[in-house]
Amino acid sequence: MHVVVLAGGIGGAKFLSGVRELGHEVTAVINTGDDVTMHGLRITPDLDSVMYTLGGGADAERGWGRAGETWTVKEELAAYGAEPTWFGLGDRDIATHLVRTRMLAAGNPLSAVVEALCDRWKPGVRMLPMTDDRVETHVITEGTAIHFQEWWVRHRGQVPTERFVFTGAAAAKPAPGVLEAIAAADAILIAPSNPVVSIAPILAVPGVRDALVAAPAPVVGVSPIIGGAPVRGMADICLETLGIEVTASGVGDLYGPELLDGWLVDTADAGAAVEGVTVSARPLWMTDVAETAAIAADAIALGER
Ligand code: GDP
Ligand code: FO1
Ligand code: CA
Repeated sequence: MHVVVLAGGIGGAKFLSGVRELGHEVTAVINTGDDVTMHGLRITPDLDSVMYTLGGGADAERGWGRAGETWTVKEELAAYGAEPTWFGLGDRDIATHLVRTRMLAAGNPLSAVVEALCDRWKPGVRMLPMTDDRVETHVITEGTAIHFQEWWVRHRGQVPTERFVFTGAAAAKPAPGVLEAIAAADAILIAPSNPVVSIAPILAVPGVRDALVAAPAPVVGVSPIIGGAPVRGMADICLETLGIEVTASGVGDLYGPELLDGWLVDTADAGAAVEGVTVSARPLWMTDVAETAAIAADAIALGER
């Protein structure tokens, strides 16, 4: 069985660690809208969260960056007053960014860089960036566009926010293998990732949404919202910006019946309805790998119903 998972960073990584347990062939299509260049280094936060988590090198508490991290370079950069000082690059993490930046500068596509980095981390799933083209999420705040990282990390979303723009998406192409994996999948899962800034950028790459709709495999989403709130992060602010209710059914409606065959919600949200979609409820707390694998198995089973 071949399972395709659309994923962002922390929620996506956790979910994938459960999917991997099921023993299927897994392809993860990962958001690159968070990607940014800082201090001359190309940084891919969601790809790295997935790679480090599945490879056993992640800081589980923080959810991003490396376990056992030290911050000497960050302190030295701050001593120079080198901006941005609000974005923390750890010493171990910087090695990854150095390898990536050099490979990209030499003309390698991002997907080839990911493959090379995964030679070390062996995530146990095939990791594909959504695109090899440069797509960056920007946030319009009071008429001015800022990079998503400045909005998320520097301002923690606490600025008047008008909308999110996926700069470069319209001209982007899906990375090699993305459309093929979707067409050949037996099951397609949307991880409980941020719907607005992790999943929407993937769907904004021309061809991806159409491929999901046309795929013979069922598409099942897992709700990141439990009991009217995100488990962590700022999906609530993101959804409110779009005028979408911060509920499991609000997110289910956002994805909608054209995309979704099934929508898995938490038992706290049992009774949530999404018109045209089969909704099922079970606990959705990804407390450990075994429980997360059970969530993923139920999501696959929901698609077969
Ligand atoms: P990011 O890119 O690092 O922000 O991570 P993702 O976009 O992949 O996932 C963020 C989402 O994961 C948040 O909206 C959380 O609500 C969701 N999330 C985190 N832990 C859990 C969990 O245990 N269960 C569920 N259902 N969602 C979770
Ligand atoms: N998140 C923070 O809250 N503060 C940081 O300084 C920070 C640095 C950072 C460096 C590399 C990386 O891959 C991720 C990093 N993140 C940081 C996390 C990340 O930027 C956000 O959580 C995501 O982009 C939202 O998914
Ligand atoms: Ca993200």
